[in-house]
Amino acid sequence: MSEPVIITCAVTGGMTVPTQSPAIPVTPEHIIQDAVDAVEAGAAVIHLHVRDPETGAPSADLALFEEVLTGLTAASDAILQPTTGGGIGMSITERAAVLPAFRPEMATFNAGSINFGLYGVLARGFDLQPWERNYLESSRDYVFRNSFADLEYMCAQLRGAETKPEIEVYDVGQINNVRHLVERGLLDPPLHLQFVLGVLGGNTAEVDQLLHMLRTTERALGSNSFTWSVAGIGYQGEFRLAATSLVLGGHVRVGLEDNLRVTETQLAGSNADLVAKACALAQLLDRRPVGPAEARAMLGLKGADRTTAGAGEAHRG
Ligand code: KMH
Ligand code: ZN
Repeated sequence: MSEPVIITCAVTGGMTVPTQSPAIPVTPEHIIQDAVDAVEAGAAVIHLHVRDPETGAPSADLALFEEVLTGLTAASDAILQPTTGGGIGMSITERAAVLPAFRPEMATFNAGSINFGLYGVLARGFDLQPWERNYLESSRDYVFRNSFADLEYMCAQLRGAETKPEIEVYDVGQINNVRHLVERGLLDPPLHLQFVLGVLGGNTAEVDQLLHMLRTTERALGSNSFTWSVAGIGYQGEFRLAATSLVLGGHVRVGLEDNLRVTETQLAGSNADLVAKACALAQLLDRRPVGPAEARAMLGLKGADRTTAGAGEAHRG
């Protein structure tokens, strides 16, 4: 019996810009359809950002989140995991607003501050929209802020919404932040960690970095107190670390938020292309991609009926 693996799909994100690939979903309809197709291809968890449907710029608009969450709730039984990371320039309260509004089963929790350098894209010759150029350039002076006060606030918002955090860890030092929050009773084991490797400002997307983070986490939290997954940034990062995670018993995140290519030289046509590749890799390495119901049991989630997405009054306060 091969060991189950949870595949998460990060559908659109706030790190890539639409000019980089026509496959990046922008409108709520495209985000919903691409996520449904990703579930069909084997994803159990859908990690969600939203974008301004006109410009494609990352957005914190709760009405857009409601449209996407409602549409996805109607179209699939996937575990829906909205971001609390948002995009460059969003405040902690803007980022956290999805929690009281929709009380999702899961949401991200970013375990510390890092620089978030996206400006390298500027040198790749894309004919960028003016906002995309400004957005990428602004990352030169951007700190993705998650101070201890921010972390305390987010922990309270997650607990208040009965939302299980997926703890995003970009740098090995953030593992000590997680231990600190567990010791203070602000995060509740068993934890689910997502090692996000390859952001300019965090640990690089290399196997030894992943191993270092995993061993550090085992020492800090105890090896039976957490499940873990890997999100590698870029083509090499995504699939080399996915393979490593599959061999080590971890879970896997793929998607156009993190990587735009399905081979070294080919752009992915959709998120489903990346999920299908991750599933094929899993099966080759004797891991069995699980559906949403089994993933819920593995992660100890409350069930989609305990969310308020699509309830309509959620964000009218
Ligand atoms: N967009 C990045 C600044 C998350 O989803 O919580 C952070 C991010 C992490 O995407
Ligand atoms: Zn994200």
